[in-house]
Amino acid sequence: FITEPKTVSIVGCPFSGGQRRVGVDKGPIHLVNAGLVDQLKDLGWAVEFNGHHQFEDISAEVDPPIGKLKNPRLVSKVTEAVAQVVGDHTRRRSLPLTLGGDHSLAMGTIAGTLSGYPDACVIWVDAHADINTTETTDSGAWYATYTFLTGNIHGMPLAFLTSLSGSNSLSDTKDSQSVPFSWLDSVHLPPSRLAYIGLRDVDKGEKMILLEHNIAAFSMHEVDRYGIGTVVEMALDRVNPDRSKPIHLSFDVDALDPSVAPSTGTPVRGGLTFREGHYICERLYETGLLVAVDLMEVNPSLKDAADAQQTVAVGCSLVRAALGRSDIN
Ligand code: 6HN
Ligand code: MN
Ligand code: MN
Ligand code: MN
Repeated sequence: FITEPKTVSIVGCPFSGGQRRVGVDKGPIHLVNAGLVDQLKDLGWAVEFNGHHQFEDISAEVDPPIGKLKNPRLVSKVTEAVAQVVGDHTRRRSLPLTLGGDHSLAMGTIAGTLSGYPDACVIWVDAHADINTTETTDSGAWYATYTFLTGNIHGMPLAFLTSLSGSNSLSDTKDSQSVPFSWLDSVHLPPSRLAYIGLRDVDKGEKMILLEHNIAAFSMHEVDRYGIGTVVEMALDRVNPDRSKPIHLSFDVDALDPSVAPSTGTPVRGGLTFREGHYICERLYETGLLVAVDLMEVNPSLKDAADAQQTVAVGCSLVRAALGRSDIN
């Protein structure tokens, strides 16, 4: 799908409005400063990078919660802009590499990919399912009692993308002209084209959604049971049985074990090893079907400098694996 000369377009998204911890907006800057552009050139890619995106800011005073959702207007505006940019790259048959930033950005990246490749499937690598709806966002067992932990839109992008949530559920807003996320109402990712790898912290309401919509979900249990090689093929068999559809990879760095990628906002123990994470990227590259990549939730300011540096280095390494780095050729 990607035409020669192979071009990767880096979409740096210093954005943190989909969650509450400061610093995840610094992720893309650290990843680029670590030398990512030259690393990708070394792999033979033409690299487009014209600086990180400047997003319009909407201050908290004019962006109060709607229902349970925090910063809805801001997240909607930013993800709409990301969808435009990613969509432009996909339609030119360049490969957009989006660096986050928090995972709410995937509303934009996947909407953009679908505009260029309407039959694309999504491999979502994450400890979390990120498919809470406007209703289930407080369905985490212990989250429910802490309202400051609910309504974070980075836990919801897939609900909007699969049309389980839409702007209609936010229409109590005064200004009906600009209901947040109305731009996403015409976007639809069928749940049959979504597969997860690495899950281990899925909220109650999300489990019901995965079951009800028969979504392909491979947790760490399946990784242990079958091995990562088999799990990736099982995931592809579900969403891309003929190995013919374009693939969007959305990689949340918290899919990796916290010992491998410590500097992220919602770490969960028992995650993918360094090699398991890389294998997923390598195998998807090898299919020749990869058309867009996200690397999300790198937060360099949560831990000490060494942990941050380790996480940034692993992030760059995952991207190189997804763009064709090999140990033997
Ligand atoms: N992420 N399920 C929790 C929530 O708030 O909905 C955690 C979400 C984490 C999101 O890591 O991208
Ligand atoms: Mn995520
Ligand atoms: Mn996550
Ligand atoms: Mn929709």
